[in-house]
Amino acid sequence: MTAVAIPGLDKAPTTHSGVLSWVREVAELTTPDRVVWVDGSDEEAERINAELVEAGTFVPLKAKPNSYWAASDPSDVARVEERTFICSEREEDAGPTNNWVHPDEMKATMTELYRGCMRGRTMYVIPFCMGPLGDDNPKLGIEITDFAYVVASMRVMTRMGKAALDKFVKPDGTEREFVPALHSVGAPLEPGQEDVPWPCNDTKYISHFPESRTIWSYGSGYGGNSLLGKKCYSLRIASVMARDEGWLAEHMLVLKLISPENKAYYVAAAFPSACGKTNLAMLQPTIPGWRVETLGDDIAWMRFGEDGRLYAVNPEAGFFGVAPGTNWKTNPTAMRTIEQGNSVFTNVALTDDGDVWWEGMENQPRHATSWKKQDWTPDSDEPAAHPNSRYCTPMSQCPILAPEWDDPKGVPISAILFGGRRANTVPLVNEARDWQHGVFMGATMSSEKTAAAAGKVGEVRRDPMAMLPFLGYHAGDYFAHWLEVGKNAEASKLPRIYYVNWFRRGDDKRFLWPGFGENSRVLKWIVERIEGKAPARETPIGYVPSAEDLDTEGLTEPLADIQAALDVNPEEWRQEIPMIEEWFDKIGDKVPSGLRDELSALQQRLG
Ligand code: GTP
Ligand code: SPV
Ligand code: MN
Repeated sequence: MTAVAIPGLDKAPTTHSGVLSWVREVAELTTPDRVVWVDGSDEEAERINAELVEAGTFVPLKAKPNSYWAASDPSDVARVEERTFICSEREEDAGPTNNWVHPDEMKATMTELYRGCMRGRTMYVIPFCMGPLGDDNPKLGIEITDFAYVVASMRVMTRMGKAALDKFVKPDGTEREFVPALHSVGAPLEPGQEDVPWPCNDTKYISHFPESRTIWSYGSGYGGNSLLGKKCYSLRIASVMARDEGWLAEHMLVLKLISPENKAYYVAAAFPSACGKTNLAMLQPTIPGWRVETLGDDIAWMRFGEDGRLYAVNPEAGFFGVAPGTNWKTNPTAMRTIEQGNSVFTNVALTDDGDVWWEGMENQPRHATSWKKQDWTPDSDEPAAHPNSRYCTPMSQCPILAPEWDDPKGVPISAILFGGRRANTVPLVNEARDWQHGVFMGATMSSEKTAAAAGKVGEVRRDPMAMLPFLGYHAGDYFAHWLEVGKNAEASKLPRIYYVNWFRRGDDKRFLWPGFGENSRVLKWIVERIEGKAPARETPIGYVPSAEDLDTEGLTEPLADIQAALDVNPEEWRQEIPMIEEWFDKIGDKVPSGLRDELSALQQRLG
C-alpha cells in the first residue's frame, strides 16, 4: 500500500490518533487537491474570505465591516427533510417520523458518492466544540468540508479552530471522543473546469449514524444541511446522547427575563423553524421596567444541576437567523448585532450601495440585486430576498447578551414554552396543569410549515416540541424520555410548561396579537403565575388568562382582538382530537400511557 501524498495532510496540529486516522481515511476517499487544518485565526479567516470573494461566493458589503453577501444556487435554499436520514441499526429506533436506511447500505451508497468528490478542491478540517470550551466534558467534533463558505460560517456559529482542538487531548494524554462530521458539496472539478459560486449537487443526503455518533452530509451547502455542528450534531446526534445519559437536547431559545424588582428568570422556548425563537430571544419588552437578555436563539441542552433544577446551555456561538421580517421595530437587537459587521448574509438582496435588504426591512430600495442575482425593483413579481434567507452573526456582538452565556454550568430554567404557528384554535398562552400535561402539550403541538424546509408552506402538521425534523430516534421513546425526566425530579423544581401562539388570526386574516416586543406581556404573566400572583381561568385545555389578567396598558389593539386571541373554543378543540389521535396512531405502541391518559382526560373535559 502506498500512502497518497496530498499536500497539507501531514500538517496535522494534533496527536489525537482518532482524528489523524479519520482525516487520512476521508482524504484518501475524497482525493482533494490539498488539505487545510483550520486554526480559527484572524489571518486564516481573512484568507478564506478573500478566497470566497475570488470564487464569487462572497461579495463584500460596503456598508458593513467585514461582512459578505452570498447567493446560493436557487435550488439549495433550505433544509431537505425528505433527504434527511436517521441510520440506526434497527429501523424501529428511528421511528415513524424519520427516514431510515440501514447504516451499512447508507455507508455503501455514500462512500461511492464521496469517492473522488473533492477532486480539484480544498478539504478543510474544522475542529469545533459545541458549548463552552470551559466545560469539564466538552462536546467536540471535527467537520471535514470542501466548501470554504462552511468554514466561514462555522467560525461564527461555533467555538472552533485551535481553541477547540486543544481540548481533544487531555493534559494527561488521554484522547477525548469527538463526533466525526463529513460534508461535501458533491461537485468535483475536472482539470481546467471552471468553478461556480455555489457548488452543490442535485443528489443530497443528510445522514446520521446515531450508534457511532457520526454525520455524513452530501450535496448541499445550505446552513442546516452543511453546518454540521448545528442541527445534525446538537439536535439529532445530541438527542440520542441525551436519551442515553438522562438530559435533553432541544430546539429551544434561552432568555433571561429581569423584572422591575431585578429578579431574573430564565425561560426556554421551543417553536418550529421560522416561528419566532430568535425574535423572542432578543425581545425588547414594551412594558416599563422589564428587561430581556439573550442566551441562545435555536438550541438548548438541559441537564439537572446539583440543586435538582434543570440548567440550560446554548451549544452555539452565533445566530443563523431568518432575515425577512427582521427590522428596527420587530427586532432592534438583531439589527444592532448585524450592524457591527463580521456577518454573512445568504439569499438576501444586495442594494446598489453595498448593503443588504430583505422584505419587511425599513428603507426599501428602488433598485437592488435579488437573491437570484437579478435586477429587482419594488414592482418586481418576486421577492428580493428568499423567504428563508439568513444572517449569520456572532453572539458576542449581541448588545443584550447575558453575561453568563459562556458559563458551562448553564442557567436554571423556570419556564418552558412550546409554541407554533396556528391561525386558529390555539390561544395566545395556556399553562399546563403539571409536567405530564405539559409534555402532552409539547408532544401534540402543531404548526404551519414554513420556508425553513423544502416543501409546501402553510400546511398544519404535528411538530412535537418543535423537534419533528431534528429527532435522532423514535418519537414515542422521546416522549417517554420527557416523562422520565419529570419523574426523576422534584415537581416544585421543574420548570412550568406553557403553550403559546403568537400567530392566531382574525376573520380578515390579520394577526390578532401584535407579537414581537409585546410578547413581554405574556412573559410577565408567566412569571407572575410562577410567583403565584396572576389569575387564570381553568379551561378544558389548561389555565388561560382573561384579557384583564394580562398587562395590556398602552396596547393599541382593540380589546376584542386580545379576547379573541385568548379564546378557548371547545368546538375547535373537539376538531383537534381526531388529529391528535391520528398522530398518536402514527407513533404507535410507543406512545406512553401517560400521554394517552392526557388525551382521554382532555376529551372528557371537552365533553
Ligand atoms: P429558525 O431559525 O428557523 O429555527 O427560526 P426562529 O424560530 O428563530 O424564527 P424567527 O424568530 O427568526 O422568526 C421567523 C419569522 O417569524 C420572522 O419573519 C419573524 O419576523 C416572524 N415572527 C417572529 N416573532 C413573531 C411574532 O411575535 N409575531 C409575528 N406575527 N411574527 C413573528
Ligand atoms: C431551522 O430551520 O430550524 C434553522 C435553520 O434554525 S437551519 O440551521 O438551517 O436548520
Ligand atoms: Mn432552528
